[in-house]
Amino acid sequence: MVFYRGITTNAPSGGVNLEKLEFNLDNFEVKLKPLLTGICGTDRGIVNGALPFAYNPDGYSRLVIGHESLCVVEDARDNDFGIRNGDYVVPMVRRPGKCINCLAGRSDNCSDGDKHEAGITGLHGFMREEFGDSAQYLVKVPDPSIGDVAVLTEPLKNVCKAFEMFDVVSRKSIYTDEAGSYHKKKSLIVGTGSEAFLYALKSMDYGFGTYVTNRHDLDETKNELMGRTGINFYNYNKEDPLKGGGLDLVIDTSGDPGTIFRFMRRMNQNGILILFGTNGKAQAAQVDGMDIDYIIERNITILGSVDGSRIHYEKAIQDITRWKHQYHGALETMITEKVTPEHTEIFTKKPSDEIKTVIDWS
Ligand code: DN4
Ligand code: BGC
Ligand code: ZN
Ligand code: ZN
Repeated sequence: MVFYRGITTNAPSGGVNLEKLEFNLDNFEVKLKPLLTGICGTDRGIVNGALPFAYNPDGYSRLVIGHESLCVVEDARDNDFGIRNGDYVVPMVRRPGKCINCLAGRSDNCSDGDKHEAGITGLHGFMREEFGDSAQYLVKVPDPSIGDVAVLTEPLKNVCKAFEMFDVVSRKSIYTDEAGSYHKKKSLIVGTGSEAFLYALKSMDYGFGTYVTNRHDLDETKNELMGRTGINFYNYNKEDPLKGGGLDLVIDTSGDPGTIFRFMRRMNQNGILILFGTNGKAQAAQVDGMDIDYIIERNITILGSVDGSRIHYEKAIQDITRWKHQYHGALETMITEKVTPEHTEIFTKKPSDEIKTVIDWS
């Protein structure tokens, strides 16, 4: 048995603590040391008791949180997956159950819900000084010189999965413009957190005219990042550069039903609305017959997308590597703050200029 520190909550009621924990590392294939762990909306949702689907591992009265990480392999022991001492790896969040999708390597599309998520549902997460894992759930970062931004792999894999869903659904009609491109198409991402920025960068890759919106103005760091990457931002309480309509793709990261329907009503024929943000405490919103009519008459597709699989982690690492060069240092500015593990108030007080706060365990 070994003792080391980890950041815990009591899911689903919430709370947050840094405490000494006792673990047995003998039963694991690979021993990992987290270097950086990212904080996301899900972690804050769990800590604030707003995510009812979170729960502690069997037999435990608390859950080690954290599912975004960049780790170094301390002891690879014997494994058949090519993981070696000193490798930089990103551990996968979701661990498969026994359904057909899980068995096919697509636990992100689990068909019976009988899977676990590290740091979220029934499995300890990565916000601890050391932990053991199975080599099959580790995704290697082939070029560790990409540096700290590799910690964005996990949040970006969700975006890669959602765009895979977009690719599937957009085939229902001819979705591109006459030139076969997306250049005359407009996407809107609701929210300005880290997932929203990653969605916006992906939307730029596709060639959409890309807009990001929120109900307030942005601080300097976020504005600068928008400027450097060519993403358009607007405060929807102040202005409407889209003149009320014209949206082909809307991606919501706010989880706020009223805001989602506000923008759904501005979508074009064959539009695609991706729901991604979750907020169990969001206010209810009214949907009327005209809304339903709007969706039907325009063939609008509404889809929910969660998580991602190994292919999406690998795609995310490729995207990060390319964006790092393409945007000349802009990606690095997404990591707005590094804090030590003692700084647990970061889970309850989100800095107003935050894009991605990371905990430095090194
Ligand atoms: P985040 O940083 O909390 O982002 C949420 C964003 O939504 C913030 O910028 C909020 O603004 C903004 N927002 C909230 N309410 C409104 C509103 N009424 N109008 C416009 N914007 C609003 O979280 P994140 O970027 O880490 O994650 C985004 C969401 O996706 C969270 O709900 C996560 O739980 C969820 N998520 C889902 C998956 C998945 O399905 C994966 C990761 C995250 P403000 O705070 O700046 O005011 O796999
Ligand atoms: C994680 C996903 C997970 C989801 C659960 C997200 O923050 O990135 O992997 O499936 O939370 O809602
Ligand atoms: Zn997350
Ligand atoms: Zn399953």
